Amino acid sequence: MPSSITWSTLSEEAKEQALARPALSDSVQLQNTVRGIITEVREQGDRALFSFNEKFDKAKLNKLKLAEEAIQAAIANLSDDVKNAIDLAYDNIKQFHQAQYPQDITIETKPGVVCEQKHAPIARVGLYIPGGTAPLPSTVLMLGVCAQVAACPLPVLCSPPNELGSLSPEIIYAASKCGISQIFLCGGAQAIAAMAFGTESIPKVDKIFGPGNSFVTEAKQQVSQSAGGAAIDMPAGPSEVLVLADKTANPEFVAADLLSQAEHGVDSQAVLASDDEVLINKVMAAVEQQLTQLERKEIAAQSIENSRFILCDSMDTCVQVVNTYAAEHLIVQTADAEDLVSQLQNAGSIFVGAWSPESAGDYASGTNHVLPTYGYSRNYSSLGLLDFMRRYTVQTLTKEGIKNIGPAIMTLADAEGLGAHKQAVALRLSALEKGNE
Ligand code: HSO
Ligand code: ZN
Repeated sequence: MPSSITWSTLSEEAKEQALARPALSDSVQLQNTVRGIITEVREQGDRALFSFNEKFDKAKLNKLKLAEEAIQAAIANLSDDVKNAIDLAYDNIKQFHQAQYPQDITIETKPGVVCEQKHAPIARVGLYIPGGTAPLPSTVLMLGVCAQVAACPLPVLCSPPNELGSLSPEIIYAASKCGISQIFLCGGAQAIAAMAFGTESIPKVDKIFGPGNSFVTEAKQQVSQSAGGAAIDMPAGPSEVLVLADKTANPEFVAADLLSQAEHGVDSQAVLASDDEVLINKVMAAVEQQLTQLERKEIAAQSIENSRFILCDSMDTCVQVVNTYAAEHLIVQTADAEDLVSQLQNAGSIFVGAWSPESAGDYASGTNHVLPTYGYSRNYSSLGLLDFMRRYTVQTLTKEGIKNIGPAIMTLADAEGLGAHKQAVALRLSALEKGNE
């Protein structure tokens, strides 16, 4: 357990250090390995995917697409408890994302000049669901509900096969709730390459969503920069939480919130900022104690080693720390939590008050758990319905409209030295003058 940090004693450099994220692995070796995998998938298609499945996931398959019978069997074997929990989460996530449906706009900026903004679903979306130490059906819901509400036709889902050559029944059930039938057993950088460029079995998509390990993250970067590749949701980094707490906070709750982040992975970040030393000490003791009870204590313990417990001289300083760190998840457990929210900028998702654990948003309250991490909450948004749609404009000018704004357009075209632009308007205005329109 690291010792607590007294903010006021730190130099500017030490403050920066205290809020720094762990370095991301951007090694040339990783980049080259991923480049090699993408090239193999582009050149050999399904054949490369079968061999990567054998090599990385120890799965010898003869079909990449999950068969309808396998889907039905998995759903039939799932307990009612789990189904009901997924149903509840699905309903809440759907409600919240349906409410995000954007309004089209029609404005007549000048008489005869009508400008519209319209929205349409992205035609082909690809959802990546990682395997690894904890397969995440909740992530299927977060991505799948968006695709469903946006009405993206035929979303594609890729996830690495487990040791049985299938996916967890929870993942399959969540996908079927979201109306996803194109499920492929394929993971890692190779799945990203397959969705970006297409193979015999896996359709090419326009945009890829979802979290993953450093290979997946690097592959998403590379295909998004490649001509003919695919767009991606947002840049990724390890998951993180910052808890802002005062002396009124329940230390057991705070400790559990820090640990629920820590158990995600050894590189997860958990930070506590408080103006009360007694609270910090109590939280540290509770973390030590709760840690021993966790199934994933090895992972959580490693991540807690890199956690930060920051003691500030006032709540105002705490707020500065919070805004500088720009956390993916920000939990506020203070007496005036609801009032404080207006001062909190730069967080992916904010959890207000003692009864709002991060787990609520991770699973079932309705908000999306795909969030900008690694300080990107300063300039990226939490995932939502609009990420699955594109926005475009339409304009219609009447004769009156071109007469109204034509002269200004010609002057501007002149100022930019673009004669053909000017001409396109001049010809029309003179046609109107001559009455030969
Ligand atoms: N906290 C993760 C999401 C998650 N937690 C899935 C549990 N399952 C990133 O927001
Ligand atoms: Zn989580």
